[in-house]
Amino acid sequence: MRRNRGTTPRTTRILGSLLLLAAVGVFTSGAAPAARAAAPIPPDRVVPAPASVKPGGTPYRITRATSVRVDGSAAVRRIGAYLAGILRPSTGYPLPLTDHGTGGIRLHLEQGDFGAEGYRLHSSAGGVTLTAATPAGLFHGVQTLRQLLPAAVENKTVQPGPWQIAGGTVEDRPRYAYRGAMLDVSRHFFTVAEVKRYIDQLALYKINELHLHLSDDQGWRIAIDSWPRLAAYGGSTQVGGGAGGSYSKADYREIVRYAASRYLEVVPEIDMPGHTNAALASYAELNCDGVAPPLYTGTKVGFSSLCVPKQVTYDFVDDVIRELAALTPGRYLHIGGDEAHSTSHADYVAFMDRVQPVVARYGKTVIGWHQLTGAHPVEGALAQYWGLDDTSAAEKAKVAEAARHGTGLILSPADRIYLDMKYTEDTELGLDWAGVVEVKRAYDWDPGAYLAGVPASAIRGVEAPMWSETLKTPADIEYMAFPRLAGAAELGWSPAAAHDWNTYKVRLAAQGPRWDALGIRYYRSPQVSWPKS
Ligand code: TNX
Repeated sequence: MRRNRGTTPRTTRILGSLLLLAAVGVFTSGAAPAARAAAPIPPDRVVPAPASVKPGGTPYRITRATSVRVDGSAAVRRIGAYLAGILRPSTGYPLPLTDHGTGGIRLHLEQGDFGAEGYRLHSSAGGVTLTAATPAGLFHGVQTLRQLLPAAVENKTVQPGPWQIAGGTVEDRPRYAYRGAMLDVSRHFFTVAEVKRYIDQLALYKINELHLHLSDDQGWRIAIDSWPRLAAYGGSTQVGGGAGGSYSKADYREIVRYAASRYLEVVPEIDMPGHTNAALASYAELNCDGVAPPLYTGTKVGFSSLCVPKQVTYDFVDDVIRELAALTPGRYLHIGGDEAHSTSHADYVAFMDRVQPVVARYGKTVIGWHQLTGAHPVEGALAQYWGLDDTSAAEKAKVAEAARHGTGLILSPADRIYLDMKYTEDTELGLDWAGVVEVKRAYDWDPGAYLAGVPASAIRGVEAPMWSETLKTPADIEYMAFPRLAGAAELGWSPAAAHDWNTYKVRLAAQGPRWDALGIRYYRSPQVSWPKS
């Protein structure tokens, strides 16, 4: 499909074939397993599928003499250090960073036609060069480079190698600018270290937006100085009645910093006017009847609402948005707006009319769940669609109409990429209200054609939400995310022409040993022929 054998000189091809035959042991005897491992991974094995791959030429082999060449910029040096930090433990090589010399692995910024996140990776006997116009592009190129090395490269102890990178050129850039994953830290709280672990996993697949669902009925997870009981009391429990928790401002800044080091932007969400029991329990005056309800540790939705007619509600919203916006360097602030079943439609519209301008006043762009399209989305707002294939035509039409009037869409169809849906009825974790979602179903849809009547330019990207009613540990998150997260990432990154389940499932299978090496728990779906581990 994207192979272009025509550009490979015949002699190189013959030489390549001889090398391949040698590698599989035709010309050698003994030491067969090590020799077999020497066949480099074809450059079209990557997830998400790159925009263009031209295999050919001699592989580059990382050795004890390899250095990581970085030009003068501090950002490039940091990416070089990140790459060396991955390669050193498993190769056992020193891989020094240097800004001179030739060969080795070169990371290089250059003004060129790469876009904001694209890159070119060229590999030949003399070295590997990654070129991009931005550090983000180089960082994504590094993720591709990792996948071109044997899975054992991800181990934390020295492995045998050899460490070859197939010859050829990958030219790559994303289909969509917004490629997100959401983590619900409200239903169950996840520590800063746990969020960082997920960030590292998201970065592997070139996800660039981390949406944090910071408040819900069961817990308020971010310190707000002007309303201290939100975190101190509203954050003191979680689903099932455990201790919960919340992020101090320093914690949150650390998440933002770490995400930025992996080229992810943090999108904080305060869900309003529903999903607010933790806030209502913390401050009696936020309730229309002035009575604070108890904290909630169950899993029902749709029973809570801020008091839309009261002025104090907007004082509260202003303070929360102001403090959160000040903590957040990213462009977006998500105001929720889903499942406001205890708010009348008129109140919902009135609330959104007052709250959206507050987000703009503090310099952020509004994102809301797609129910926002039933109110008056402000200019520039994005709506996150979480309906199903069989959501009513009327509801879809409302979303499409908003999109035609300029509202951008992020696609998170629940029966496709809600990562908390069970894979099958037997999956121990997860929910099934949107159906069960096996790996093929999660992958097999096209964001560009998903909603009728939506102009292509309105689709800003895709996001895979992870709701945590049933998920308590990083291993729980990983089991639900992998392998489906990789598919969501491919839908966001790869060109529509690369979309093909039959080739995808082969590339996906090759990720299994990487996840094993990284200690990532995953669901070994029977739809994929995983290599023996
Ligand atoms: C729906 S979709 C919700 C969440 C739940 C989730 C569970 C949406 C915007 N709201 O409140 O946690 O389903 O799958």
